[in-house]
Amino acid sequence: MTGLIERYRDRLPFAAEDPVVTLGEGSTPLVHAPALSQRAGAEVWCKLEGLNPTGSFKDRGMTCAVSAAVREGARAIVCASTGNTAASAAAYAARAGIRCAVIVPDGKIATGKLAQALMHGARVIALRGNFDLALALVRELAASHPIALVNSVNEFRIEGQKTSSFEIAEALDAELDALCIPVGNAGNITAYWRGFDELGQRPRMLGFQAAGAAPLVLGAPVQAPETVASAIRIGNPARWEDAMNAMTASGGEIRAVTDEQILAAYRLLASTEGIFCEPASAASVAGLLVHGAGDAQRVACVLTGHGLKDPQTALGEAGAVVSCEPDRAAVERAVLG
Ligand code: AN7
Repeated sequence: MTGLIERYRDRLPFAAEDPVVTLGEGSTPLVHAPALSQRAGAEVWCKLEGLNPTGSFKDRGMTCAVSAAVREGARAIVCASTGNTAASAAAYAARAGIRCAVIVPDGKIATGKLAQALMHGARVIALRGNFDLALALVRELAASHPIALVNSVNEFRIEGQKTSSFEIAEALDAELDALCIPVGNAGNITAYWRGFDELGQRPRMLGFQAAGAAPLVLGAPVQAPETVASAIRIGNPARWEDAMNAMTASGGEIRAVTDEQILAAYRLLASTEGIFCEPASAASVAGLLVHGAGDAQRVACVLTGHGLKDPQTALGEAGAVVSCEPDRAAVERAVLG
């Protein structure tokens, strides 16, 4: 499988001779979701971004951001992260043979993401503060040191992530009416809108934030964001203006969903569609089920990260295991319940 720079080079800011740092990202499945379709009263597809190499959509942006950094001669990259950006940056830096430092909110990132960043050899810094503070600090750091900042304030991140819109358009035989997407720092909704806009398509951008971290819904930054969806525990999105523009230009909306609604969608996806995403990703489906998609007939939900990223939340939400004595009768009782 070729990576997305090679696939879409004519629509990305890379020339034929530029270095490419790739792990074969992109080309993720767009899966029809019959149970969701029935509940939503529309045809619903899920874009499985958790099937990217490090398990989240961040890889689309990271192949571009790290390739550009290498082209510019960078020897190190840095990011603030709620977890997935850190995991992706660490992997692509390892691949490129450059150094990587990630600043994460102490104790607030999912276990799988922490394991990834550490395994790939990044310097992981646990900040006694939230994501917004971490981002402000790395922006200052990158401004005064020769280190490339790979958060979604980096334009190459948006360029890479817009390719998911191209894939959705290629996979469907008619245009999409609405796209449901979780919103944290608001880079991804910005990227999807850019991708559709470049194709001349205008699906409504329906962005969903966790109720405890919903600055774009409230119209003001949230000082102490809280949500079970740790990936979108963000109170002051860097791409605020771009997200609002995507919403208004597409005739869309940005709404809030509660943690309870997010977890209900998380369990529903796993138990009825066979799709295991992380809690933040389920905000897109929660939003569709709670707020609807107006008169949209064809809807795509972006499932941004894999469920295996956050085993702790999964185990807390799932049923218990059945303990069993090692004999035939006991196994029979255990299996037949
Ligand atoms: C699974 O990793 O911000 O609105 O630092 O990991 O583009 O920020 C992650 C964000 C949705 C929100 N779903 O995307 C980070 C980080 C998942 C995520 C989002 C994130 P943006």
